[in-house]
Amino acid sequence: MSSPVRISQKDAIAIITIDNPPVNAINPDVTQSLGARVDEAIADAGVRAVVIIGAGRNFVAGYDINEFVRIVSGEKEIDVHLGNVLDDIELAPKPVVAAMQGAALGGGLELALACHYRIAGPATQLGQPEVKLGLIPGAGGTQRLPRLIGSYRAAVMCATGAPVTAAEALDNGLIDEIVEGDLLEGALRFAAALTSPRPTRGKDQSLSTFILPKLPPKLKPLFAPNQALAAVELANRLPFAQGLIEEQRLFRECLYSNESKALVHVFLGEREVAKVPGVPKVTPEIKLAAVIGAGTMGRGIAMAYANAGVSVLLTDESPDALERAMLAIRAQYKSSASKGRMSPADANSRIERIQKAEGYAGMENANVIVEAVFEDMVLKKRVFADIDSFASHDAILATNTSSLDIDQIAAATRRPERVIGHHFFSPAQVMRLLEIVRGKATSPEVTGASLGIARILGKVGVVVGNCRGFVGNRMFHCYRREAQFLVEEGARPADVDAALVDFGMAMGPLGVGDLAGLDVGWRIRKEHRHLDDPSVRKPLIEDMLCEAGRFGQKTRAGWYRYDDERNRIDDPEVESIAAEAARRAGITRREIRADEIRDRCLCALVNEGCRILEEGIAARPVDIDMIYVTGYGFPPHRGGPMKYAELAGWRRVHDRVRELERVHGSLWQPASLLAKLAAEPAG
Ligand code: 3H9
Repeated sequence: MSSPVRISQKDAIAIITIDNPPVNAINPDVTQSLGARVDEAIADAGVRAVVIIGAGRNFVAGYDINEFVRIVSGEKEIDVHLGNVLDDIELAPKPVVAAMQGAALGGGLELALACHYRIAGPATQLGQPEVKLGLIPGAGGTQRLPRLIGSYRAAVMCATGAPVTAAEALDNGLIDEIVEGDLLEGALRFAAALTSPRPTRGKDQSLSTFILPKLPPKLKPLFAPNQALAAVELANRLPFAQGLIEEQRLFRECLYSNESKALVHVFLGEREVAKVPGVPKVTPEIKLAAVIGAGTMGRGIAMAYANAGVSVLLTDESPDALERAMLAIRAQYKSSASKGRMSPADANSRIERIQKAEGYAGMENANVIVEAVFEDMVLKKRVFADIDSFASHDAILATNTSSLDIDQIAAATRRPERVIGHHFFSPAQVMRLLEIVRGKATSPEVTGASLGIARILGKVGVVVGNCRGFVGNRMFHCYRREAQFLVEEGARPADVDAALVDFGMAMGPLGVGDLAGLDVGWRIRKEHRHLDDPSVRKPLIEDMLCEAGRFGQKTRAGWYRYDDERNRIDDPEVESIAAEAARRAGITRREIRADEIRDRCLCALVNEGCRILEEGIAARPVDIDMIYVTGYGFPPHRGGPMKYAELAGWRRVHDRVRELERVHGSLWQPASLLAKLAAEPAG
């Protein structure tokens, strides 16, 4: 096997190249061969200076994240050798230059910090993103960085994980030069002018006057950012060698934390969901997208494509609705430009990319056609029959339905194998999730191309099967059901939402309902009422809110009241409605604690998630987790509902579900997969 680190020489300069595709991540092999090459260069009397560079687009994207999974599972030990190699570089008697391009992140930046000089290409991103994995820099970053750029800046980088650009790095002393043009040539020129190594980290700092940044509210409750601050603070209190020992201690505490296990799962999971067994990797050529239906979703989908540089034709049955949509799109882009989120020129080119179509004119050239009309099967079937009559033979025919049967829609065409669900989440130009729903006839190639489209749009595409609500909404239904029951049983809406926001959800389930509008679900429930099983408890309260004209934010009243600025106000009327709902359901209301609220809502998610896995609607737990993290505001540091259950302990979740079943009946029957997982020995 070839070594991941090679050495060559030009004039009297040794070039050590780290070549470990795809991103030159460090692992024990890289550490070992880097150490050997550094020793060689130091021992070679013909070498005056050393350049360390990465092969390909990146310098080094950090330590190999997969290794952390192996270490935490007990399969491997922590690579303690890396610290020694970095010390050897720092103490080398010849100048060592890090020449960086692309990503110089995590362990990659720590390697550069041990070098005597650092230079970078103009587009280099330099950062300590470990906190995004629930970690802190573990190879000296928290000790070397403050000594180089000052405690405050170092603490910001280590505790927020935000990278700096090459220009910022030059400004704050992190790098010595920006190299325009060929990086290796620049590095050789830079190294040739050096005569001696330079002490990399100055003196240990004096300790009384340093300020650390305050963590932003979102990071405050998290473990790793606080550990990062503590480590940087220690750099000011302790001599370097002792600081390194403390950094290791803090790093290891992070490594074994549930926060890190969850965040590493999310990093790897976002990439894993794109690899679906039996589905080929396809990179489709999407020059033109057609969007049918110019309501909120259709507009957002058109903007998502335009943002990715794809031309779009947008149409609607109603010329007025189409005109309104075009105006709204224009206004949104102009507003983004005025807020400085994009340049006016960029906003204009995005606006120009979206053209309105008369009827379906021009759509025969589209590579993908997305239907986003009302949720009405008869209408959708008619639209798909139309699409079938004009679409090119290799176009992808996508429906944005959030609940209807893909197979029935596909049956309206003569090519069901090309029909697939592209379930975008509102606002479609912002939300990262694309639920890709395969029908029974959908071809693997169309599924692969849909994953390719998600990549083009910068979204996380997750492939799921066809059932009512698919994965995300089917589970969300159970979660919101419990939230409503809890209010009927005595909790205040604000308590329900607060318990879940405290857990880390972006919004509480009732606040989400008010935002989305309560009337849509109410109409659907009324239509399907004849199918209800009278022996199964159903929430009554949301129907009662709607009967009182409380449709959510749009009517300024729903679970809460809203003022003109849409600030939420608790409303005693909701209490009376809840009391009446309890009376009708024969329930005696009681005090309900936050932990019960959290357990019931989350266990409902997990139990339904297990059923979805049993039925094969989701192929893997990670698919469910990425749907929830990227589309439903589930906190990444909890890993998604299934990872959360795994970390909490399947047995504990199962026992709680059994308890709930005893009190609340058959809705809480544990899924057989949950029972099976609970019976397995804890890993
Ligand atoms: C650390 O360094 C700890 C230290 O303090 C030392 C402790 C002792 N490891 O994102 P992409 C893979 S913690 C393993 O799709 P892009 C990735 O999974 C680490 N694999 O491409 C994917 O694999 P696949 C701190 C990694 O161009 C492929 O590379 N560093 C790693 O959009 C392409 O990735 C970070 O947190 C890794 N470190 O973005 C940086 N990085 O093809 C994390 C990437 O099989 N990485 N892969 O799906 C990134 O931010 C982005 O990947 C990067 C490239 C910007 C580098």
